Amino acid sequence: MTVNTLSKVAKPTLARRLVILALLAAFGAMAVGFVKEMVAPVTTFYGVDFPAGEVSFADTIVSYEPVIYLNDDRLPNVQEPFNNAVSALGAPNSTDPRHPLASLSARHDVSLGLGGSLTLRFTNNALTGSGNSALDLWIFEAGERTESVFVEISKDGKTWHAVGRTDKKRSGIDIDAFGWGPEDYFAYVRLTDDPEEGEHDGIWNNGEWVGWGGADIDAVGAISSVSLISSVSHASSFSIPLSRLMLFVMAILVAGIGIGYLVNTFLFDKKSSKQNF
Ligand SMILES: [Ca+2]
Ligand SMILES: [Ca+2]
Ligand SMILES: [Ca+2]
Repeated sequence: MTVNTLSKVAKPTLARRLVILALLAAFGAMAVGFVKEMVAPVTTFYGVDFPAGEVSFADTIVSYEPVIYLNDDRLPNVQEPFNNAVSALGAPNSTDPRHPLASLSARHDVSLGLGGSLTLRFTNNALTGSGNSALDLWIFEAGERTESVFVEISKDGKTWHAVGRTDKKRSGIDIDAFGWGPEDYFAYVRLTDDPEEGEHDGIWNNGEWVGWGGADIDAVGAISSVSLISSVSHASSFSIPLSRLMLFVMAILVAGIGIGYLVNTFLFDKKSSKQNF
């Protein structure tokens, strides 16, 4: 092989290296794009904005004490699927005012019956005050109209503080109005159906008995929320599981480096070694 031929070979090799670099850069850009998408959490649920995203909602059930009675036909005012307290956990996913009579399989809310109560706990976040009159807590009541509940909050699950009552005009609570603020952190919310207000019987709908008496709770969310996942509070974009995010970034990096290495080995090294010997 002459010197002339060698110099001809060197040029396309450099070009290939540039192509490989470009490929790696493209992978990097894709990774950044994916990561940005993952970091930006969904923050608006049924028209209500929760700056911290999905972490804002109640995580576990402490107690569910519905008050159930039978009507003259011995049909209960609360029954399947409205007697499952798990339906009140996480982000709202039941009916909204636009679709009040969705099929039972589309309903994911729990009924309290006549004056019954539901106590929920935040475990990966805490409810706090906003420091102003902005609403801090939102009760998602499902069904054809909002039925009232009395709302109490607690830091330790033992000492309770009343923070008002929701109604058809107001599903949000401003806890600052009751003397609390950004330095207070609450892990518990207790909701008690107002026995004086709302529909406490079940109904017949499409030939089916629907036991959804009393307030029907779809979700309970802290608008003013402190994340306990990381040390960053209020509207933290890091409230998504960090380990999952890091694994994803690592996977993209490893894939990019691996592809770059393979391309380099099989396209560049093979040819250059052939031509060098
Ligand atoms: Ca939560
Ligand atoms: Ca407030
Ligand atoms: Ca629900």
